[in-house]
Amino acid sequence: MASKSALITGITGQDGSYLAESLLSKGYNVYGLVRRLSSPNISNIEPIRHSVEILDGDLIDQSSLNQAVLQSQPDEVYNLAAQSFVGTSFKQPALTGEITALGTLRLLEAVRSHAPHARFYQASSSEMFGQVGEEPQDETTGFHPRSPYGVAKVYAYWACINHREAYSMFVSNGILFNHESPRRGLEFVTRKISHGVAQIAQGKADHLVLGNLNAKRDWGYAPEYVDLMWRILQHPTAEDFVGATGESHTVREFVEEAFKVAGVADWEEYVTSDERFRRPAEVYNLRGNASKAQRLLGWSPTTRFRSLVRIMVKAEMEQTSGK
Ligand code: NAP
Ligand code: G4F
Repeated sequence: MASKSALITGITGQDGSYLAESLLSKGYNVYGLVRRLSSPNISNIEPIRHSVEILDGDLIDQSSLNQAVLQSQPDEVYNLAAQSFVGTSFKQPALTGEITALGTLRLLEAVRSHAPHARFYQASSSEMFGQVGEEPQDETTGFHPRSPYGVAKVYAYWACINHREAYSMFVSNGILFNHESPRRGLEFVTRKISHGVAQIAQGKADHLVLGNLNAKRDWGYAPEYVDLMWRILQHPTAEDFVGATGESHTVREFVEEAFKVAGVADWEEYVTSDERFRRPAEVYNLRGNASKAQRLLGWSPTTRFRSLVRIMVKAEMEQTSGK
């Protein structure tokens, strides 16, 4: 049987790079959409860059998406590209809407025109739940987004469902809770902490400035979540699934555990909280219920909070010490 082809948008990001590795190991032909930057950002895909086909394109540009779909003739499309940082979405709300909301619609339209039988995965987010009215959150929980990013993801989520209903396309949303790894961007809180702690432990920094230490998140390990994306597209019917660990912890707990792993006592002496890193509207508490994914897809994450912190801090310590 011929190999399947997959088109991944956002292949240079945390999830895109892990997903590309996973699909290559399953024998897929992998195509990755990459936008032009003055200085290319390919460190995450450096080890596999000769095994994947890079296609130039941008979610803002319809013709480049049409071309990418035509060229790759995908069996599966994973739409992972986004302006994905909530903090930036408050400063650049229209750009976030262009990329994260309308970009998804453009890609859906490119697939509808040029590969209508492809299966489409949308990277939906627990940020859509926002100001939550119930805990834990699952596929039936209502949305109350609290940032331009969350609003854009809600638009994209409904655009996907509309394409499924209006055109009988195979389009599925993965509503994933936070998932992290050593490949996380430095601006996200877990990586900011693991990086900052490693710097402090090695005498290269003497403080770490954060925002709201009381916010709670359901943090999992990214490689396990890209496996869920693939499983969602192998399911016989197009449906939406939550991906989460079911456990939530505060930013403060993440900090405490990270200092412990790095062997630095008295974390309060190094960490301060500053308005600069607080958001105009905060999502205080997210905790997911992934029992549908467990029941129908056999997916359950195994990396728990303390192991995740350990993985991230250890990786950072090795990198910081130049090993
Ligand atoms: P990430 O590391 O920030 O990666 C985002 C990717 O999108 C990068 O490859 C980036 O390319 C690309 N991109 C940004 N703007 C683009 C544009 N205009 N055209 C084409 N590509 C563009 O994000 P991630 O953590 O891997 O997350 C993957 C997806 O899942 C995102 O849609 C995110 O919103 C969503 N999500 C993430 C989580 C999580 O906890 N990680 C949870 C739920 C949902 P450059 O390298 O050029 O910047
Ligand atoms: O790490 P964060 O920036 O992630 P956030 O906002 O939860 O968004 C991430 O997860 C979403 C899934 O729910 C994705 F859709 C989204 O693309 C992204 O991957 O912030 C986590 C929490 C927030 O409550 C924030 O206010 O940490 C709090 N925080 C406290 N101090 C901080 C800081 N966040 C950042 N980035 N930097 C701080 O100094």
